[in-house]
Amino acid sequence: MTRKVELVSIVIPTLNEAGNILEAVTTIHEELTYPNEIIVVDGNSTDGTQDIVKSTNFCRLITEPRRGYGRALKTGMENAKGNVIIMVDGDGTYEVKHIGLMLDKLVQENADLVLASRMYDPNKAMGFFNFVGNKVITFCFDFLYSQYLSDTQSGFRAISHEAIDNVRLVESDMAFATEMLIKFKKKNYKMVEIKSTYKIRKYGKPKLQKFKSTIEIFTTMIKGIVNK
Ligand SMILES: Nc1nc2c(ncn2[C@@H]2O[C@H](COP(=O)(O)OP(=O)(O)OP(=O)(O)O)[C@@H](O)[C@H]2O)c(=O)[nH]1
Ligand SMILES: [Mg+2]
Repeated sequence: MTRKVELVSIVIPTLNEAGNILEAVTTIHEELTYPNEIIVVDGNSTDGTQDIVKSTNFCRLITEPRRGYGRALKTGMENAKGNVIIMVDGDGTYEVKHIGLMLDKLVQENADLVLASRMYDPNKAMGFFNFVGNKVITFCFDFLYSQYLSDTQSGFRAISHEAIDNVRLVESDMAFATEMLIKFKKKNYKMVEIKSTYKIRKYGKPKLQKFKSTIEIFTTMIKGIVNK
């Protein structure tokens, strides 16, 4: 449960996001009214992402040479000082202006996790295959774990630091996001959503392999059921 936002740590994994990262961190820095720290966890990008992050005077840069989206988020969270953590991609696809709404919701609902759901996006910016894949995964997750979430694959979340410290997350790639929801559910942590939007990636390529990730996500969901 989260009663008050004292300090919010925004954790952003990046791998070659030179075209996107400055706008993402600048928007967060300018819009966020809560006390905050912005932590960029970079996987040794070769396109100058690190120089861009260093050129701002408001980001903490951590280099995480081990590969993996989940690995990078875990490292960032281990270094976070805030009582609330925001995780969000550095590719400019999420509506980071909604961070304030998410924090308000976390406190109002006394929740442990708030997801920014992209399923209500009026522009339907998410690609067809991502949309359908997400729907199928979310349907299975809700059915298996008795939840009513609409976007389990959203990588934009506000999370109680205490809650995340109480679960052991081992998935190093995209399944990290699903594993988090499963382990929160098992602890009976409160998970809610806000309606958010989505934008198409302006620069660079997706780093996550969709097919491999989908297999890992289903394996994680089954493991969660088998290992009570
Ligand atoms: N540090 C680190 N960051 C990573 C790694 N893999 C992906 N990322 C970052 O994690 C975030 C999510 O990866 P994306 O490539 O956007 O994956 P996606 O959201 O499935 O792809 P899009 O649909 O193109 O947005 C981005 O900010 C990436 O730069 C990694 O191995 N290490
Ligand atoms: Mg992305």
